[in-house]
Amino acid sequence: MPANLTPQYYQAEENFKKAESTAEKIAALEEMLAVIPKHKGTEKMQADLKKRLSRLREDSLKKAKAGRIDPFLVEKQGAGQVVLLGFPNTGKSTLISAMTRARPKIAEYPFTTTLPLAGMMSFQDILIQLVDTPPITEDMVPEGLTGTVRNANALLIVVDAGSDSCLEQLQGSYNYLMEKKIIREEVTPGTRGIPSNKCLVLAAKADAVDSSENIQILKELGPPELQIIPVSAETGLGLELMREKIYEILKVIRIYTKVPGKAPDMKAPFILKQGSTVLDLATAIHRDLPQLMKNVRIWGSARYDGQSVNRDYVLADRDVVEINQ
Ligand SMILES: Nc1nc2c(ncn2[C@@H]2O[C@H](COP(=O)(O)OP(=O)(O)OP(=O)(O)O)[C@@H](O)[C@H]2O)c(=O)[nH]1
Ligand SMILES: [Mg+2]
Repeated sequence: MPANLTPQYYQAEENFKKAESTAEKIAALEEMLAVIPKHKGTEKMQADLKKRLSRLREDSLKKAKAGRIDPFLVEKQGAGQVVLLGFPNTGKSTLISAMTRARPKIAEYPFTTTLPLAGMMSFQDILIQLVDTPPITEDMVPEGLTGTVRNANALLIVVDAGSDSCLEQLQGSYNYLMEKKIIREEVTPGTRGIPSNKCLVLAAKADAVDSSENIQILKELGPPELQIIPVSAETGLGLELMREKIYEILKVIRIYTKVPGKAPDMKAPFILKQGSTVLDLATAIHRDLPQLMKNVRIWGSARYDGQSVNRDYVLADRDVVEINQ
């Protein structure tokens, strides 16, 4: 039976051939498996892909256990992982230093950062992970970095608003993300990628002379789907707005749970994808809970406090949920 492979499959296969790191190879294989047409004619190929995938996963686990941890594989922590990416000397490390407790090396010369470094940024009652990365240029991307970027939940392209070449910096980073199919217009189920509404442009050093004109140029000539936020680690300009926007692009909701008759636990919310239902929450709390839960009551988005809802009720950010078993 013919396999009838699709262009998406060939593209994913191409990505696999080009992959440099194990993380990238795993990502490409996952995508091949996700987009391969599922019918009798591809059964053998599917089995083969699964075998290769599990071998690679085992390999990477073994390497990690042997202490050879890939520094480009940044373990996710907190409510989401947001990777900062950009040309040299644009101010990425300075922003990480201003927003988290991480202390990356900062210098006035380019190519200061050589490996990813994560820090936690607090936003209201949650922590969001920010990852500093070594710079890219039009003709150079550090080996392994694409895996780090592809794995993120959201992206921040950092450009130097004080530099005359900030539009080229934005175009260069954007082209890289599009070429590698990291940013996609639309991410359909089964395909990997970050939709453009989970990506922001940080126009850093917005305190610099000429930055206003440069930011105007970015707004007029940059990719129209990307929001541009002027920020300055030096003066603090835009940092609060940036914090809010970072939470916004993660597209998650915070859900607090309560035990019947008691006050809700407002300290450690469950973090779920926007659009999640009561059933998704129950599954996140415990594997067996969906079978056990009976009455569910909501405070927040419901019409009235304590309203009973069913399991496909779509939750909203900051809802309080009481699940009775
Ligand atoms: N005026 C001004 N200068 C800044 C600001 N942020 C960073 N800088 C300066 O810009 C230079 C580069 O900053 P870094 O944070 O090291 O830049 P980077 O993007 O991490 O650089 P690489 O690691 O080489 O990619 C340093 O001299 C910083 O002091 C800012 O908000 N305003
Ligand atoms: Mg740096």
